[in-house]
Amino acid sequence: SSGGNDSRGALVVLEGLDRCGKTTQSSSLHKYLEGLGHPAELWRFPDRTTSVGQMISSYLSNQSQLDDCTIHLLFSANRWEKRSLMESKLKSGTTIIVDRYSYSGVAFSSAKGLDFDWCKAPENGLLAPDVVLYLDIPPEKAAERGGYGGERYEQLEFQMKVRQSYQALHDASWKIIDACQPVKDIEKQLQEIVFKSIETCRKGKSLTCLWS
Ligand code: 2DT
Repeated sequence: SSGGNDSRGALVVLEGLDRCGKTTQSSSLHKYLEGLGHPAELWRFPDRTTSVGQMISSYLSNQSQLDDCTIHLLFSANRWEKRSLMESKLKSGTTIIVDRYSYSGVAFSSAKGLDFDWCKAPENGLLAPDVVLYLDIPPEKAAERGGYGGERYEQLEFQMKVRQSYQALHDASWKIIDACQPVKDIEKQLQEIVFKSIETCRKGKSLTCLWS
């Protein structure tokens, strides 16, 4: 398509360590797009509303135990179960802002010591984001921000490993944003990037799959 009624929406992913500001920025982006009158939805992974999502949620809050490989595959399954809906929304012109995606899947599991390529494999074939907004924050700074909650991964040592794993995942779709800037400045930068990405999709950029 070249910008007609059949133009697609953009798949926009926000990634980063816990407490980097992803969730705030995701919802602010969503409001921005709504303000422009552009059809947009705000998603997040894990999606705790599905039955797979409930197993993940109970694991994250330490109410259940699962081995590292099993939980990894559940996180991936949680994305697979939303894949067709994601594709049809995008094709119908809706932009989707996603708070965490496959990169979290690989970064967190490989930080536990699982093989990097093994971690990437189940993500193969999911939709590839048009842009990944990585909110970069030193783990020490993140830890200072109102303290971590009680969830499983919210510990400094572990977050340092996650950051290293994220660094091995960069590709051309990534934009690295300094998450220590004032919230308003970050908002502005993200809005500009997303606006451009939507434009490129509208002009006919094709939808591809991971890990392309
Ligand atoms: P939230 O605090 O953002 O709800 O994330 N995680 C997330 C994984 O280990 N693998 C994944 O595939 C995803 C999407 C990151 C909950 C935690 O779950 C981790 C933090």
